[in-house]
Amino acid sequence: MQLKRHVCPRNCFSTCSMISYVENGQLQKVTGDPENPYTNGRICAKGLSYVDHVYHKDRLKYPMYQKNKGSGRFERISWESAYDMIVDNWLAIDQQYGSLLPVGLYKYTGDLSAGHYAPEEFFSSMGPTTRIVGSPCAAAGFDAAYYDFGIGCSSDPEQMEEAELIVIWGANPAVTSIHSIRFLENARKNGALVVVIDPVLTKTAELADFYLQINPGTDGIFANALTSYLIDQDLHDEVYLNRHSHGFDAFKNELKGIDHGILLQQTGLQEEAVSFMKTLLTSSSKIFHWIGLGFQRHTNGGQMVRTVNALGAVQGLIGKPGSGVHYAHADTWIFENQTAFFKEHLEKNNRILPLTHWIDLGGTVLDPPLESLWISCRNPLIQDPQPGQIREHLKHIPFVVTADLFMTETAKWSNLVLPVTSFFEEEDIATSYWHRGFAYNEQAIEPYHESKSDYTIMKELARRIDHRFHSPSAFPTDLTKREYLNRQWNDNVRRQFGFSDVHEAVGQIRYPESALISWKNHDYLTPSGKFEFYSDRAQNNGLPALPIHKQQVVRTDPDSLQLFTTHDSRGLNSQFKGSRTIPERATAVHIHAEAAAAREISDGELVRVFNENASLTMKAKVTSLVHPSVALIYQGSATSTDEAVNQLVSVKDSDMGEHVSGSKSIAYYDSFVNIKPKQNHAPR
Ligand SMILES: Nc1nc2c(c(=O)[nH]1)N[C@H]1C(S)=C(S)[C@@H](COP(=O)(O)OP(=O)(O)OC[C@H]3O[C@@H](n4cnc5c(=O)[nH]c(N)nc54)[C@H](O)[C@@H]3O)O[C@H]1N2
Ligand SMILES: Nc1nc2c(c(=O)[nH]1)N[C@H]1C(S)=C(S)[C@@H](COP(=O)(O)OP(=O)(O)OC[C@H]3O[C@@H](n4cnc5c(=O)[nH]c(N)nc54)[C@H](O)[C@@H]3O)O[C@H]1N2
Ligand code: SF4
Ligand SMILES: [Mo]
Repeated sequence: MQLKRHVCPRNCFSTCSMISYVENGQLQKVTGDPENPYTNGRICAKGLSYVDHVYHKDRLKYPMYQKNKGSGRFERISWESAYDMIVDNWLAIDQQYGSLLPVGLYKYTGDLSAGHYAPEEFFSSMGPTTRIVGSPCAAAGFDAAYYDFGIGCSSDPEQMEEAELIVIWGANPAVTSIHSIRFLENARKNGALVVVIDPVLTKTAELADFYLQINPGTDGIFANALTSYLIDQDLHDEVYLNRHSHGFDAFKNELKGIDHGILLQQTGLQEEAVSFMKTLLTSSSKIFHWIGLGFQRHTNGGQMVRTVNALGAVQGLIGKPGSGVHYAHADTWIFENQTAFFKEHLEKNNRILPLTHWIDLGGTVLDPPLESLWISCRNPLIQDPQPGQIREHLKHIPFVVTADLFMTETAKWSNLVLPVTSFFEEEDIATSYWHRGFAYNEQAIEPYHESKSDYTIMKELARRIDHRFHSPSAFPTDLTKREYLNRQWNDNVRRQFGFSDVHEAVGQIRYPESALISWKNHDYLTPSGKFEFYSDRAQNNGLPALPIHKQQVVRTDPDSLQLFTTHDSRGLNSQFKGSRTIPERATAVHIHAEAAAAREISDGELVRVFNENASLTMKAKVTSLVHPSVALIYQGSATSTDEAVNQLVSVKDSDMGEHVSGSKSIAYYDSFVNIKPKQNHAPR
């Protein structure tokens, strides 16, 4: 039995280290790697199901072509024919338009390892193209960090163990960041209290000491009220504020006159809960605030993050052990091609198509229109809002290529489908947005049937198009994957991970010896060099300069419920469907008993969930865990676009996201639905 080292490259906080067991070229078993001090030999159920995932009966084996998208009449073709089709398509476009501007790239985070930024680099190497940009995931919160601190940077999760109080705002680590739970538990053993603030009583809330069920999208009002109280009580940290902050007086003035009645009415919190939270904040000196990614999926999501950042700053928590405000960090995305990814929208020759514009308008309204689209590491016909509308847009684009491991809904609406390798079939490197570990992923088995890595596809295409376009491709055509990875090394990588080149890193895991405290040196990257309560950058981008939140999102129909489509344990976005080892994820709508009673709905009954966008039928799960104004349907579980919960999700911008991603984020959790029993009840 041969053992190889891997790292799970999914868009997941954990980025787990793994060991594969291979016999006769076949993957036999995958386990956690005990040598990684963060993941500590443990992986989630999805990780344990990888053998099934790799040899899944639905895995793509060959390039497939269909003339008419959606016809399902795919024919197997050779890679050579696939490349010919692509190159002919692009050459014709280049000849007609004088550039590849009508060719688009639509990519996201199906695999986050460094080698998987090759498509971005490849597209950037061919002169101007069109980029569908914008993060459906985290950009609003990252922009909030940019305005306040200068960049997103969180302490290592181990810092939680030193805290006296941990406040979790809209994160569900028991499901989405499983290795963090160990630190939470250790903190509690050390005497810390854990508070979860969430409209849903999640698995994480079950583990906590206190749970506050807040009205959705109102945390900023709560954070401002707490901040105002601390200032009124003279409990703010004068030394920190004088030395390291900018615009505190203006913030303090704006906080004056927060109406306590409005606070209670808007947030839905009880008087006792508010005063209890005040007591907790005033009686602890080491407070670790953790803001989740789900927290910012609102039209005011970025601003809400700024209010919690401000709460932490007023207490002088920033830069202290076991303290601070933590969201995620971007400082491990430092390989050369990743830098290009973050900056791609800044390349002035590219045509930037913000996600919401694309979903609303499609590609044919552009001048020149989108003639060709490359989709990779992304499954928009399940994951993006209004996937049915996107399907229409795909129909109108003459040539759509999707690279994936499976025949996803998106692949079904493509002309050409290219099979890609899993991470067991190619070497790579993955880092995390939550911990600072580095892990090398070794190749354990040969590519499944005719699949190729995204890098190999780009390289082989580059060879074929070399010097045939108006802007010849500069993408390297003759490097092995390892050499390609080595090209991504720079001084930041050396400094951060300590490997001078790829050869030193092969097969290695590296985890920092001591847990980093973010902003320990108070070297903020804002224009003032301080924590900015008052942000000119925000103001220049048409946003409030100060982190003040007064108004909740107003629902137009008082009978509607706010649709939450959060992340669940059985999948990773749209991945891991149909795995034998992971229980089926039947779509259900979770509603509070009060909301169910008002609509005469009983547990297990079939209901219609509908709004101006769509109507879906599913089972109702009546529970006391969700907020009475919320309808919760886990995202990612549908097997078809027509049944995807995103059919119900409206295309709404968050307030922030443009700085890091070139487009505002998506306010996924600010859609509203009505629910009715499927069958009309007999009159009572
Ligand atoms: N309603 C609602 N929608 C949401 C969210 C929500 O909370 N609610 N969450 C949003 C968030 S946070 C995110 S991050 C997005 C995620 O959205 P996506 O990035 O689209 O999601 P995934 O399903 O993780 O991956 C997309 C595809 O990548 C493929 N893939 C995996 N590995 C590779 C590879 O090596 N190469 C290639 N070419 N393909 C590969 C997978 O098979 C999968 O089909 O969804 C967003 N959508
Ligand atoms: N098992 C598993 N793990 C995953 C993923 C997965 O799909 N499955 N997805 C990965 C990805 S791409 C991401 S982005 C992360 C997401 O990680 P998380 O942010 O932890 O997860 P979410 O489910 O997006 O949202 C977290 C919580 O925010 C709450 N919330 C929503 N709105 C508000 C609000 O206004 N106020 C407050 N206080 N709370 C609110 C929701 O009820 C939810 O419980 O997880 C990653 N890890
Ligand atoms: S999906 Fe996340 S928790 Fe599961 S093995 Fe991969 S990185 Fe680890
Ligand atoms: Mo995400």
